Amino acid sequence: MSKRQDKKRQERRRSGTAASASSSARSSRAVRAGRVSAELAVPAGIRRPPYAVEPGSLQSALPPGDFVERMRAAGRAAREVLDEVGAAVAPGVTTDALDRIAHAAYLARGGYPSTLRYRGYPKSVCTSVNEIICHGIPDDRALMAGDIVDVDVTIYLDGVHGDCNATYAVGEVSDDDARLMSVTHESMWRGIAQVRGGAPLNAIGRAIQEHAEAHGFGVVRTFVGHGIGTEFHTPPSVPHFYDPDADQPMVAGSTFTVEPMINAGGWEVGTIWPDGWTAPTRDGSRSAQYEHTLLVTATGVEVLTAWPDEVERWLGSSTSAVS
Ligand code: EYF
Ligand code: CO
Ligand code: CO
Repeated sequence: MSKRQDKKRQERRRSGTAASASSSARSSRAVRAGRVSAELAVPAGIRRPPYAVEPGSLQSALPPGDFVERMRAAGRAAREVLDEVGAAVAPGVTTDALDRIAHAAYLARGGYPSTLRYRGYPKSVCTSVNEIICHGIPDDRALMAGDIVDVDVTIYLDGVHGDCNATYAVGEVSDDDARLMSVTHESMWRGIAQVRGGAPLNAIGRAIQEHAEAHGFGVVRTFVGHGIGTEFHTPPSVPHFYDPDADQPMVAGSTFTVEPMINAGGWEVGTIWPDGWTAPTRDGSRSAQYEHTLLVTATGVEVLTAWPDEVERWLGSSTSAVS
């Protein structure tokens, strides 16, 4: 995305276009944009990524010598923040309140909220409700029982980024939504189980797509996993569907995310909201997502944003998580 596009987005946001984002295509039950609060402050002592200081600057320093240790620490911190925000999800809570909880949790760990000012994005987390696939902006809409909400957390800590997300049920949800969430979660882990130095990258998407489509769901193609480290987004792109061209071998020591977005209906993304960020499903069906940051090893994978019991449950004891 160009700097000009970033600037246009910011102008649209400032002019309040986002607050009138309803369209005839969206039903009365559809999620609508609410009011977005002012940017939250980050104390001077917190180390910022380059784009937070100089808009448009994405370049970072070379990976630090103790890169893997730092990635482990950032992954663990990201997961702690996600768990703290997830515990606050309840009917009546606004997504803006979730953003404030996350913001305070990043700062408490000495970290910077990676999304804040990233390509002009205005908040410290993404909160994507119901038919929103990703990049929903926290606002004053209160969550309602029966909603599902994805919270996407990224922390910049000690010069590196850690990125994870999860979809939460708000109160009691329908059986269909519970199944969408559990199949999406399983699909992510089936993809992660393919990770090993030397294995083709597209084995990840093949496993995810096979599981999701066997349950009649659509796998989003537009948004993909990404390399991550001293920069928020780097190569490789990690498709969550089978892409025959993405057959390069995974490199031991590299770090990337797997973050499948699975729709209850078709895989297509609809029109991005006037805020320039919020990505809904084209058919209005609900969408779920889960994400982990991974370190590729010669024999498998270290899941930098998962707790050991999760790794044991989904991958067995041959691979490892944050300790
Ligand atoms: C249409 C952005 C948003 N990009 C990626 C910028 O990796 C992420 N989550 O796991 C991730 C989070 C954010 C993000 C938050 C803002 N952006 C760029 C291009 C298009 C777009 O939305
Ligand atoms: Co994320
Ligand atoms: Co990501």
